[in-house]
Amino acid sequence: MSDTIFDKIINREIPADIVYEDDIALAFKDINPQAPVHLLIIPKRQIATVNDISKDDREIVGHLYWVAGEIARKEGFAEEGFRTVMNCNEFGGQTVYHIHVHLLAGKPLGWPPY
Ligand code: IU
Repeated sequence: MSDTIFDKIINREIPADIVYEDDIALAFKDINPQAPVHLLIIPKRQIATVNDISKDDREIVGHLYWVAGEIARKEGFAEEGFRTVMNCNEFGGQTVYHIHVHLLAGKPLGWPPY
């Protein structure tokens, strides 16, 4: 599996505005924000797409969503609400092949997303 730009962010080879880090996950500001708050929560272990999540990865993926809630609670937007999105492959609009949860908040978000 080839490295992506997110591995470079994890390894501090390129800068990012990191807002959360632990042994399993990293969260940073999206460079092209689609809402007042737009963070990406990624696992340190490289998993290319949702299709590649194995049984052994379930705890990691659950952890990403726990991090999303933790950030929302700490930043004070948990109650007003937010959106988490994980895009998969071409039709899902995925451009970086290292899974990531988009955490979008700070305004009412439209639905459906097309
Ligand atoms: P996607 O779901 O794979 O399309 O999301 C990739 C996101 O990564 C997208 O929102 C980009 O703006 C964001 N991003 C980034 O934050 N920093 C980067 O160096 C690159 C992409 I390349």
